[in-house]
Formats: sequence, C-alpha cells, structure tokens
Amino acid sequence: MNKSHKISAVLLLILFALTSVHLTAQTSKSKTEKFKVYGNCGMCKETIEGALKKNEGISKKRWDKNTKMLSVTFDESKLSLLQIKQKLADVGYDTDELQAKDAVYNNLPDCCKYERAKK
Ligand SMILES: [Cu+2]
Repeated sequence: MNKSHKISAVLLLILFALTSVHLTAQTSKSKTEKFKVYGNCGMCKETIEGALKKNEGISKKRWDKNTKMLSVTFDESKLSLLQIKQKLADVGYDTDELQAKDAVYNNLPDCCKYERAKK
C-alpha cells in the first residue's frame, strides 16, 4: 500500500464514521408524516415541495398530484407538523387542518386553483 492509498483509506474510514453518527442522530429525531394537501398540477407540486426547506429541518418531501398526499420527513426538534401545514397555507395550499388565506389562494396561477376543502 503506498502513501496515497493509506490516506484515502483513512479518509474513507472517517467518512464512514461521520455518516453513521449522522444517521443515528437523524433517526432519533426525525419523523415521517403523510397527509392530504389540496392541489392540482405539477406546478403545485413545485410550490408545495418548495415551501418545505431543508435548512428548516425538513429532510424529505414528496407530494403526489394524483393522490394529493404529501409525505414529509422532518426533525421534530426543529418544527412541528402544524408549522409545516402553516408553511403550505402561506403559499396558498389547504390541508384539512389549516386553510390558506383567500387572498393568497386567489394569487395562485389559474392552473393551480384547485377545488378547496369545504370550510
Ligand atoms: Cu398547480
């Protein structure tokens, strides 16, 4: 084994150790929830998923335009499920728990004006 091989082996080991620590930390706090977010199309998907940011503790998000179900994985120590729903309401999307303000909804592009949940 030459010197550069040794160095890369050590680096790989460090990387591996860091990754496992990171994974343990993640599983201890992260939670996955699935709930309905009213919406229509691919543009809604971008807006919905775009409202949920990694630096705010959201590690995974996926909204399905056919089922309207959002699957979100987040760090419970950083934000709550209700706060996530509030973020969605802020960009114009209703959930069964929180509704977007009419003014925000009315600002959505026409293709995104989904059928709203009954108030
Ligand atoms: Cu849309």
